[in-house]
Amino acid sequence: MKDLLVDVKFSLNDGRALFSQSLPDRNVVFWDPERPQNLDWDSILYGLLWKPDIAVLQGLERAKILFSAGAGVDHLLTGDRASYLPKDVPIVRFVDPTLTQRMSEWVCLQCLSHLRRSMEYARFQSNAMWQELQTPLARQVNVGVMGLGELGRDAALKLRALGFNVLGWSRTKKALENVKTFDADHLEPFLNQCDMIVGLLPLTEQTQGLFSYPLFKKLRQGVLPHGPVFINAGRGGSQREEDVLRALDDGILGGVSLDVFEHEPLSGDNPLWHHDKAILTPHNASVSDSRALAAYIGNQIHRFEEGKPLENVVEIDRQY
Ligand code: OXD
Repeated sequence: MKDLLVDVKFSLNDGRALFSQSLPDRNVVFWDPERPQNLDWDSILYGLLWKPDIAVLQGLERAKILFSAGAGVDHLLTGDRASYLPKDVPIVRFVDPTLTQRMSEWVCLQCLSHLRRSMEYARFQSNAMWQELQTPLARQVNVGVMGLGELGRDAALKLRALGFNVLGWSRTKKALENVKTFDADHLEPFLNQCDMIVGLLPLTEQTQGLFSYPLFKKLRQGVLPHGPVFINAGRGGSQREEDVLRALDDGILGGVSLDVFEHEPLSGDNPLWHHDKAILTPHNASVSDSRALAAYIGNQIHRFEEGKPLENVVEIDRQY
């Protein structure tokens, strides 16, 4: 038997039916923490995981591949689970056009909302006020995309297509058509040119707490009438929310769009909820599509069994 064990802490909708299509010849087992004794761990070669139970990580010691059910892998590589992660078992991230497209939609929506001052217009409308605001053209605005993986590259190109002037920053320098790129050592000159920044970074030791007050102070002032904008759909651990609030309140930032938070779900009494310069979404800028996920896992397992190289394998040392 070459079983797949699924332990994902979100709904896969009709997961059983989807896997019976993508892996018809396999036994797909959905983890049930109430009945762990029913599992024959030796028959399980693959794990599909999102915030798995520790018992699952322990049981998968002899697995051939662990799949993350999302683009991120910090749920496996940081925190309590990290020390239980089976050694020497490759981890494959979920990379799929559905995930990428959704993220780019969200990023473009946020950049346009801040450019066209939609929060202010919403307030005018609720007060029946006929009032116009000045806005620059997209091409006068520098948007810096931080993180140029699959998601960041696609967002950068789509922002470019909307007319924004796009810059990119990543750990190692990447080449992208019509996008001026910077590497980790050139953070300051990058920030000094940005009117908006878009965080699409993985959570690593280097990115933990990166989006802080001193960083916001380096953004370019004067192009966006209301001040520079911080947008984050990477990981909440990369931002310091106290600093975000301080920067919003003293004008260092003119607006934020946040999809991720230091602690999720964001607590009901967090002042960000009611801040008039903040747009918040509940970590759903992009979500894994069950159908696409089942097809991807089936495809990766077939590739692997045909002796083809795995795709989107995580490099443990760099943490993504
Ligand atoms: C992901 C996420 O990593 O949804 O895919 O956060």
